[in-house]
Amino acid sequence: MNQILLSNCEDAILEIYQKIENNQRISSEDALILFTKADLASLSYVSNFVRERINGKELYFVRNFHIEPSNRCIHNCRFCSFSERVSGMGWTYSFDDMIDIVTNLKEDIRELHIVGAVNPNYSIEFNGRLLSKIKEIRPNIHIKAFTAVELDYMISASKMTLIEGLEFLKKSGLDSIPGGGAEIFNSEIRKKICSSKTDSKRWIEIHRNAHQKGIPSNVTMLYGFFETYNDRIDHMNQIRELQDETHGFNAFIPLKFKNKNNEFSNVNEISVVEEMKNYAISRLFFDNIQHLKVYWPMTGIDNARFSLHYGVDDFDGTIDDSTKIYEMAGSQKNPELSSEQIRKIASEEGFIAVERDALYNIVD
Ligand code: V47
Repeated sequence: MNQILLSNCEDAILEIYQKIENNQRISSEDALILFTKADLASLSYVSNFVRERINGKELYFVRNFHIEPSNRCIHNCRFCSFSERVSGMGWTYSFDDMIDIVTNLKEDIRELHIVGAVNPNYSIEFNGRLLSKIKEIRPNIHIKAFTAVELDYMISASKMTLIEGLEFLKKSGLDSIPGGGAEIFNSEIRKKICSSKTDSKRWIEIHRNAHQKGIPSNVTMLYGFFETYNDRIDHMNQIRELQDETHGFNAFIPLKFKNKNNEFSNVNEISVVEEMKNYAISRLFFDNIQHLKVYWPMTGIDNARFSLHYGVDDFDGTIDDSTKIYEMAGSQKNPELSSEQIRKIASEEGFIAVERDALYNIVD
């Protein structure tokens, strides 16, 4: 690493950067020092150094599409702007509604992301039939579906064990699991923001079992409201430990709390500086998760571009205006980017966009 660029850093920070250069794992204590003391310029430089060591100059993206089957939910997460309870606008797609969407999907879509509310109308049998039918219509599409919270509900409501439920869904066509529902693992905060839903122990158990059954997944962290840096680090540490065990996570996705139209609208959103710091430290902390994703429909395109200089190598996908979760929380309306637009963004920022499939195999 370039010592001149780091010459303003204090010794404790330089020692951590030295560890990183030598490919040594940083500790939770190191992460806390970075969160509290490191400057943004050095974090950008070092996280980009690590990003290039792991992923070169590549910026990954996939042609994807979301289906959000319903926003009628048994849970009452206080940060949620999506639920009918707060938006006043509810929907529940039927089996045929969803099959119509799939039938009309553009030919080039490679990944279908299905997540929504925990709605008792959708049993595991319903979802199994849905997955099978989708595969019948589009055998080559990758289905990334159901957060651990949705899986927890549908499997617990059936007579199946967790393993039987996961095996059943995999056989029906489930290829991977998205990273939602992790929120922040600290149980006191969970009580405050989403008291009724799957706790962190169960969330981890579901992802562990999925990985063991050959179903990879992603993992998110909802941050930027009441949590401390130690809460974020504890969350990341639990993920890092699970990844050491299973190697099943493809990407880490930090999700900054958005405050529009939810019960926490009085809580200020964190600054873009804090957001970039969080991307950089995530990149430095996760020596065992290959990809760091920016979810641009949530951050907005400008901040997503910015994050490319803080360790991010994955731009999610083209989306095709198919998600409402973040629009309803105050983010960009009608999110959609063409692959040409993503290529242009990458090249303007000094990276090379590469189209991937859902499992990060390069397809162009
Ligand atoms: O679990 C909800 C978050 C998640 C708000 O796996 C909010 O590739 C901030 O998990 N402010 C769902 N965040 C979305 C998700 C996801 C998105 C993109 C890609 C992938 C992937 C997964 O959204 C929820 C929750 O943590 N969320 N409301 C809000 N107001």
